[in-house]
Amino acid sequence: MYTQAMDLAPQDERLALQATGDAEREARFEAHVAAGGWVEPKDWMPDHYRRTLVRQISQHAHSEIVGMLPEGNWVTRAPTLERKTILLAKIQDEAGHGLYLYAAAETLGTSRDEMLAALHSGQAKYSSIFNYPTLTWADIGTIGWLVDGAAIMNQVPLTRCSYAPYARAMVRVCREESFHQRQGFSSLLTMMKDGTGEQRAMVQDAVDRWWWPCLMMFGPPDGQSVHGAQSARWGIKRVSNDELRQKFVDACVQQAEVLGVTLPDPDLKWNDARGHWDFGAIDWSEFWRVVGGHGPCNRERLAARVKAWDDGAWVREAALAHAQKQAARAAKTLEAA
Ligand code: BYC
Repeated sequence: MYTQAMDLAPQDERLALQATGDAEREARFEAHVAAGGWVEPKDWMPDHYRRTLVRQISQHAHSEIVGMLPEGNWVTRAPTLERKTILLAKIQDEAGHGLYLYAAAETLGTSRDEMLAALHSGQAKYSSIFNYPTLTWADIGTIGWLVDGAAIMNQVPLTRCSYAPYARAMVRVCREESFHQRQGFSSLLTMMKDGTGEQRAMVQDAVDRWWWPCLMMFGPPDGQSVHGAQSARWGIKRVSNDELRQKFVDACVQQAEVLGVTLPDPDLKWNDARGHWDFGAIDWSEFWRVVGGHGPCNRERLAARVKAWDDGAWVREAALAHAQKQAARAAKTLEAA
């Protein structure tokens, strides 16, 4: 199986661990992650830790792949050749992120086919944010500024996730997400500074529509987060859903000022005592509706992924046939030698 493992524990340490019982292994594992230790694919780990990671990493991979769809909608309509090239590069990056993440999840013993089957049957989740439509060109800039901005906020702490292959994948992903966020901001700034009144209104409308769904990206409030506390104990999540959401709001207020757009929240107010921006109530019923499959584009997104998978069957078959031919040829050469 493909592995991203690099810094495996010394062999005597591994053998000692294999000789111990489950309870003792678990205690050692807990102490290891509590002390900030990394976990590599071949290390012993509790089943629940493995399952949590497969769930989170595969959902993350699916989000990257499904996340290409709302942007793909604008490739043929980008306003300039430069913007089109940037958009194509960004979408290609998202495909790459999906692949690093599927590879990281595979190191936990779940095959890519199993993960994709779970996505295509509607069993696996992907980020709620990609179930919203991209109605105008300003949506593309807003996705870069806010969606990628939220993604970076969430993903930078994941570079310190206890599961090392996930953490390593996140380093490169975060660098690329930074470029994505900046290109989005730059595209909106151009429209706000050099654009017509109509273009400025288009930006404001896009920000109005994306702001609240972006705050939902961080997941339910900490009190309702099913996995949050356990994932924090295991060093999978280093910062809670609510803390990340707050950091995101704090960062966006200033950026919105520079852009000259208004964030659609009348309750947004600086709180001196907290040292943070207070913000209004999030409509969690909308979040759960979207997560439950009833957002504006859930059906369309899933149908597009299933179609791409079905249409690609001949490529997978041809690649497999080619690999079998190569293997047979290599075996023959070996026999002859
Ligand atoms: N959407 O216990 P909780 C990108 C689910 S890609 C849907 O707090 P956890 C980009 C959650 O799965 C962005 N479902 O969960 C790509 C759980 O349900 P299950 C993707 C959500 O895992 C292309 C339940 O709610 N980023 O930015 O501790 C172009 C309870 O939640 C959502 C990642 O995936 C949601 N927003 O915390 C542009 C980052 N939130 O699984 C940009 C990695 C929660 O029990 N993932 N749920 O059925 C994480 O950091 C965590 O998984 C989350 C949730 C913070 C998302």
